[in-house]
Amino acid sequence: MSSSVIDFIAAEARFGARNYEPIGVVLSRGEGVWVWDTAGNRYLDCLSAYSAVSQGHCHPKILAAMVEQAHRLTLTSRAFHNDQLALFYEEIAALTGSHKVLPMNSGAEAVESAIKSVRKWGYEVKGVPDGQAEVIVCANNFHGRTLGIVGFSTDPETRTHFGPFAPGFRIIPFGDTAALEEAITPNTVAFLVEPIQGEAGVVIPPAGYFTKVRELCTANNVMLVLDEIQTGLGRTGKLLAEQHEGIEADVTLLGKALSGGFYPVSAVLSNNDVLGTLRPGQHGSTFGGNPLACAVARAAMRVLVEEGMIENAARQGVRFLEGLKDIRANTIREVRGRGLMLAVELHPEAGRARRYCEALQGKGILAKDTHEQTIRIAPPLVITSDQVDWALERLATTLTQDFS
Ligand code: IF1
Repeated sequence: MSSSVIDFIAAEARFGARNYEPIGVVLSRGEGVWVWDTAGNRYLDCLSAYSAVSQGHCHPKILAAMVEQAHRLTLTSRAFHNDQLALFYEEIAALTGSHKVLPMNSGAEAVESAIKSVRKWGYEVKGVPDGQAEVIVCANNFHGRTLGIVGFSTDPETRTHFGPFAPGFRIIPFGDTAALEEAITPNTVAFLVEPIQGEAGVVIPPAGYFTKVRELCTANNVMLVLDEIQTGLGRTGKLLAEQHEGIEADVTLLGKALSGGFYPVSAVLSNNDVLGTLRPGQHGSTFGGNPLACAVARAAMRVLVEEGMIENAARQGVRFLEGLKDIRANTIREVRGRGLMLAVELHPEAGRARRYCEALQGKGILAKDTHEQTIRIAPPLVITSDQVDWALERLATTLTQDFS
């Protein structure tokens, strides 16, 4: 490790809130699937900033759109119109088939905005008595870090000592339609769920789950809110993960890759009158829908489609998953994934996943552990077959080592 690397890490630890424990690498440059550290070592990025840089690091077309827009106009506030917002609306609506769009910044803000909107819809359209709206969520969910959201988390680390929390949420097991049916009451306004649970360790629900969820929501006039902040925009090999079961959410949340990692851009999309209940002055954001964000998001969506990244994610996802399944290592308990949202779950006796991620770093791969036993693998969607094979070789040698 060069002395400059040590300095960066020490300075972070000295001045920064210690709410992260990063792997010991200091990155200074990125291009496509690759990132470089301050010493010039190259790594294949298998985290992609939690799926935000799906289009690859520093994509030249998104960069050009950002620079061009930054020279012209960055922020107007929503007190005035700007000449990028309407184009962003038109393009995201055309891409996703949505009717209404609410632009926000972070993923958590999109989630909070959706909860506000479905509650309002519940009172004003469904006829739920004021203050009684209920939103159903799943155990082991991850929807962000704000107070409203961590209040319905089931992860002690995420919620302990951050209370008191807001009422109005019911928690049911993920993948269990009987539990959903049982939890719905006349006051239920929405079911908020991830198509595939990310932080929980890439948990894929049983086949047919979302078809039945859709039926139950429709039958009970409950809004189905899909948090596609991580699964959306090609990550699972389809534009939206809902397409794997041929269903349509009432409300879809996008973030992360909506900007290709250049800038925080999120959006609430709705197919009905949920967003229609928001009137002037009732919700907003200084930065939401700003021209720079819109220009960046427009380019990020365009390259995703024009450069065939969604199809590539499907193709390389199969190759990566099959390759992982072929690794004969008794450290592996299970491999799972859809598209380029993949995970290797280790046997408890194999040692902590973190140790394997550190070993992978030594071999030129950056990946992230989750929940002690799982290595998450989510490279940019521009990864090639050769790069998948390159990663698989290194994963195979690492996973056959024993760090217990
Ligand atoms: C952190 C995980 C990923 C998300 C879904 C909303 C948000 C996220 C499905 C909020 C954010 C992040 C944030 C990051 C860790 C991370 C994560 F490990 F927790 F599960 F991606 F896999 N919905 N996910 O996954 O979006 O407000 O952050 O823009 O440390 O909080 P945000």
